[in-house]
Amino acid sequence: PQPIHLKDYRPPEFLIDRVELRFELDPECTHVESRLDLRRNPAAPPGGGDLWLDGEELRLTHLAIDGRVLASTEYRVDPRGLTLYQVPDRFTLETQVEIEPSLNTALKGLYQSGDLLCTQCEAENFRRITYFLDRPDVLARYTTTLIADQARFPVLLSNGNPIARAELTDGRHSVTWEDPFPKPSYLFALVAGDLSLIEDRFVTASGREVRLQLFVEPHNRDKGEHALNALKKAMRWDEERFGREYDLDFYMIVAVSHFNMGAMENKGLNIFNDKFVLARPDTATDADFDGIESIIAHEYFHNWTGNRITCRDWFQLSLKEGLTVYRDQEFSSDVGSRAVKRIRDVRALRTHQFAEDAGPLAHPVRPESYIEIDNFYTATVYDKGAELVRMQSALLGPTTFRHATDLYFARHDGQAVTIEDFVRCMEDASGRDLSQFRRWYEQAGTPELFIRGHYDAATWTYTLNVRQETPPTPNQPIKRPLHIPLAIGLLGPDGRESPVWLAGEPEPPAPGTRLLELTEPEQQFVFTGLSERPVPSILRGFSAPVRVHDDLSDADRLFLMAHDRDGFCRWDAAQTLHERLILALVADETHPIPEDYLAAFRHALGDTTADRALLAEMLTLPSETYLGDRMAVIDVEGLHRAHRHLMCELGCRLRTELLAIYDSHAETGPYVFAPEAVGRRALKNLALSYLVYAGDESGLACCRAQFETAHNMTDVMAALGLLVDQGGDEAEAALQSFYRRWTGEPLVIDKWFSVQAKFARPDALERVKALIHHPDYSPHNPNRVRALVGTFAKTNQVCFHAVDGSGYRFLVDQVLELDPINPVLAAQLLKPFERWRRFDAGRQALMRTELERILGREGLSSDVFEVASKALA
Ligand code: HT7
Ligand code: ZN
Repeated sequence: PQPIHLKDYRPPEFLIDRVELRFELDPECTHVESRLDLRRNPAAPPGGGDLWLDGEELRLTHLAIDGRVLASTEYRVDPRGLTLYQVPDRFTLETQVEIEPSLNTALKGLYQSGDLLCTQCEAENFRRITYFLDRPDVLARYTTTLIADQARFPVLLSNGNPIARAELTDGRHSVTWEDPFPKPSYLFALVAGDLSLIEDRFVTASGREVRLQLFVEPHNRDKGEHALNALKKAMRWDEERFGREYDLDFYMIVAVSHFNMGAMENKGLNIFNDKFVLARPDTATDADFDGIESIIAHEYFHNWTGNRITCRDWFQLSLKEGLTVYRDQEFSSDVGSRAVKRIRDVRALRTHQFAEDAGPLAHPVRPESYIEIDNFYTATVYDKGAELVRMQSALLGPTTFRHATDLYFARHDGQAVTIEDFVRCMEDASGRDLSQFRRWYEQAGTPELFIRGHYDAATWTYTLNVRQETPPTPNQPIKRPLHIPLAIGLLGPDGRESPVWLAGEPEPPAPGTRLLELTEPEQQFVFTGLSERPVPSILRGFSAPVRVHDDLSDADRLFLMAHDRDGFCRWDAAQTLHERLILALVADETHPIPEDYLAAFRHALGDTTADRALLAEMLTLPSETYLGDRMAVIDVEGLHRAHRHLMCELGCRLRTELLAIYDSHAETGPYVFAPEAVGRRALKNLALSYLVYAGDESGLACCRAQFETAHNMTDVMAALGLLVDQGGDEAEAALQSFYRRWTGEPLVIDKWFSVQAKFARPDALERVKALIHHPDYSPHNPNRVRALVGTFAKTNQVCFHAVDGSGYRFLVDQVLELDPINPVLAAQLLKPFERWRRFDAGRQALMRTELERILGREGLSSDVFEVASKALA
């Protein structure tokens, strides 16, 4: 497969103004008729007279221009598309094709999910439905007629508003939909099936009524309320925070059980992986409720950032994804706890994006080339992309940033644009020069900041020396300095904020956070007016996606943990202390647990006024995966031992406080999903885990009782996980009873698969292998595959990296089996191999052999080929 390059972008030679589609839907053979009004693009340089249309896996049965059927000499069909020779400058093209949704296991284009038919067109899958200029810079108005058997497919949905319905004489019916907004083909959608409707309404700021329609399979009717509430919250928030109002009369969401990603923002008709819609307190955990709220919001926010203003080409993917993640992060911060949200986002970024940026598949937020665009829905494009928007908002300040986004919406509504267009709006609204900032979009790799502080008692000054360096990444050996916003505070010995007063300034600013701007490879900042050495609070709110190496002592970190007003920095200080201790324990098992560290946590646990969720985050140890990335060579077993040892020690040494927390945080009333209640459950279950890891009998008794009696899935899963981790008959009995209780609820059964794959039990791989043959396992359901195979490879570091290579062989066997079924999913599963060079020589050799085994397979998809070949390069 050949790579595609950003530098080769050319505007389309033809535009499509109107699209009329007519589907005769049948899972075995669907007929698709299309009428396209095409005209030559006046903005494109003159090309030859031929027209290329994308089309894959289509059987062409009819082809006419302006009503005249074409002779076979007037066109050519190949596996990637259709060439029409010497077409007029303006004409109507009619095509008829046949497709087979029931055989579409890749879940791209039109496919069958259970008894439903649905579509997934992003990124380049509309071409699996009909011949088209399947690129995001071709915007057209669509009218879509769906015809299907009425009994089997009573509900027929597409984008926009329904404009006609008819019952046909042969038991079929038809519905016609019209979408008034021009859209790119990747936003096209249809759904057909027996769906139950849950309806609500929303009145927009300007007083228009929007019908909110959630479609689920009938047995899931009782699991839609949370999603609809989240949608209403998101709609209101977008009006208030970004001045964005919804534009159609209907907003439809459909939950399907077979989906390659989280959800899809098709215009007016979102299609969701049902995992991110369906929730009831007894079937979904707090994390599930949380995920639903943010993904519902994310897809809704795309209506402006993605749909009304879309991407010119797929290299600009972060234009919509980075900006929309930023918007959903801000939404979650506003409706929940800002500090906790930031901590979770930073933890995810550091674990996944930093690893991606340091590995063989590192790429800029705006990539320069790709083989398969489906492989570029990455943490870099999404999450680092969101950080770049966040930094621009910090540099501009909230008011100017709002002017800048207003300008972006006004200037580019209805267009397909570039990241450059977005940054120009930031500049035009603020008058700032962001030329150096643009490098963030071009340059891969995580910048490192080396920060040294020096206090001079004679002059009452404190000097921070900051050096920035970005390590080389594949194809980018030389890095240039970036424009980095660095938010800092200075804490006096009493823990109070000092003014961050730069020498030379006439007056001190008010005490609090100050944004410094780094632009040079090395810079010095001299702060004045400090009668005593301050403790610096660095990178407040994680103001830039960088790694910081500072010279703070453990005592400084304990101090920050206790006093910093910035919740993120308090957490970060605690994390660094945990990390340093675990890494010291890896080097020396007898390394003592410092008393002041224990005292700090004892004190934190005793503080009844502290935010429970934030406390739980502070007491959560960094994951073994993240810690591995902090080592020169990942010591799999050493890390696991040290991690366990510290959990155990904390459980023993803080037993009294942990039991008190557990007892005082018991669930009392019915389940509520609200920040305070979620925080209480998180802290309680964290306390329980420390106690159980420490082998504490009372803790174990609480765990058993919790598993038996809890009424919410958060508490049930917390207890089940701990029991499974302990192993033995009790674990088996718990698993059996859980399975019996939840047969028939696939999303809960996913949890049952996942919990068995997750823990470093000696028999984990054998168990996972056996579960592949379980009657409920299917390689055709991505959620099930991710629950079992994905969980094992991504979270069970010890067993996946077993020294005999058995984990690697297993994963590659699965990838090779899945590749012909669903290449997108197969490529997703390969992610853990991207870290392969971080391990010892023996494991490296084993992983290399497995990656080579993949490349030796004939007929490999371009998705898997790209990941495996780049990993090895
Ligand atoms: N914009 C959506 C992308 C998406 C996708 C991409 C490739 C293959 C399958 C897919 N399903 C959805 C998701 C989002 O909102 O970011
Ligand atoms: Zn998105």
